[in-house]
Amino acid sequence: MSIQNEYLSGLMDRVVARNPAEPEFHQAVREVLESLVPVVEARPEFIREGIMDCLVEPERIIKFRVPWEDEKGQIHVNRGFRVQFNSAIGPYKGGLRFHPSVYEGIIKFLGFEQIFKNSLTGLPIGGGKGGSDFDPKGKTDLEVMRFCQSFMTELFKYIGPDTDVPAGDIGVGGREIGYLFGQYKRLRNEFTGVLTGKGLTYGGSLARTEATGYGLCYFTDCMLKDAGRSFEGATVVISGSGNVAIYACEKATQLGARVVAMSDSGGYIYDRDGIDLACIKQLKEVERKRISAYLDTHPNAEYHAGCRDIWNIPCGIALPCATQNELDEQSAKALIANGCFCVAEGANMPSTPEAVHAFQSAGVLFAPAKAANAGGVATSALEMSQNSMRFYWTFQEVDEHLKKIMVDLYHNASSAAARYGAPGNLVAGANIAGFLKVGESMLAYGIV
Ligand code: NDP
Ligand code: 2IT
Repeated sequence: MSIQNEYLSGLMDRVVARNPAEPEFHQAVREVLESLVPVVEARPEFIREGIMDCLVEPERIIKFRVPWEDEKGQIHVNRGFRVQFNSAIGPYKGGLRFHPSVYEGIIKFLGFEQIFKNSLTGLPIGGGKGGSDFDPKGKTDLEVMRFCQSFMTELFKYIGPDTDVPAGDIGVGGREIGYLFGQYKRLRNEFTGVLTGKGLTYGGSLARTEATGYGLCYFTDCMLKDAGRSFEGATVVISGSGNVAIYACEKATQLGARVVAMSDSGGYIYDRDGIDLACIKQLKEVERKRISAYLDTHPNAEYHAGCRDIWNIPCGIALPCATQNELDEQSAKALIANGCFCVAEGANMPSTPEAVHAFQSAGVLFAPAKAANAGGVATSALEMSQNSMRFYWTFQEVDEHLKKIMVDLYHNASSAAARYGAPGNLVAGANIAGFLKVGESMLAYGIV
């Protein structure tokens, strides 16, 4: 699809030319610029004052060497990144991803998405993202600790509780945050809320672990209710079996749905009786095993190698919670043909543009990532608040805040869509509502 505005279309061409070979970044920018056409037409000052040009250019990119020694004495050199994309409405905020596929374009796409997502939470947080091409899989705890310490020995120079507050993402969970925080504290001789997703004994927030998956279901629940539907009695397919997928499964089940399939990068399991989540938690959170091991204790379930075909399983609600572009047009068509009526994105940009188009054309309720998975970063911002106050809230208090944030976010995105001529289109609504707060702030600052 082309962008129906001459200036924004030219800007998109410049983004592609200036950021060659970064298809994920181009994809994320294109979708936002497409949505913002009616906004810049109503408010030409966003173009005239250079806001749109500034929006697509990160404020700062930090790229560094991360050398570390494995248990056999062999030296490895990985690359570390932090993209500090936009601080118009608060300190840079966003996760760190450790995965072999990480390169600058992935971190730029994630950092760009984070700007609008963080704005949508209604909380004062800017957009950033970081990570490394390090693969924590198959590494010992000692090796992961050495890597994290080396990574933080460079990163600590650029972050701080009022500057930039990283958190987890793919491959970065509680263990990694512990090693990173310990090294930051040691280097700075300071105990501050510089990272979120921390352990509960050293400043972490209750409900942060659950927040992205729970928030996804709170958002989806709102969207379903608005359309006269609900989770109650629905069959749900969830891709991934990491942090987001596990707590999406937990909350969807609590809301009355039956989750029948989950996956990892090796393949997927299909359990018609409903996924035994206690088993998945034990395999993934404790033993760090492959999902195929589910069959050792659940012989009636099926395991299929390769994750793509998970979308061929009949379901009413699909929650892609693994990674970007995991759900393409063919999978979207299979879901639609099997009666799927709702897709909500737990992962960042899991649906290709063609898949999104297929869902929207078929009238499937579609919740885009930057709205639907914002509960994680919103709860990170609540962790920052608690750290600043040197106080803590109960699980129930944090969960109530999270629920309200997701409900408000849904109404904010849905009313922005209606206001700008795209009723029911939450992709447009989330991009517009997320942009407006950031764009207004940038206008207020002048040329900076
Ligand atoms: P985890 O590392 O906990 O889990 C990731 C899951 O996705 C694993 O099951 C993993 O399988 C699978 N996966 C990862 N990469 C691929 C791939 N290339 N192909 C197939 N499967 C893959 O990460 P999270 O659950 O934290 O993150 C999942 C998604 O949610 C990401 O897109 C992330 O950006 C997004 N997200 C996360 C938030 C959070 O708070 N954690 C907040 C908002 C969004 P395997 O173990 O085999 O690699
Ligand atoms: O994609 C995301 O929003 C995250 N990985 C969470 C970021 C955060 O700062 O909690």
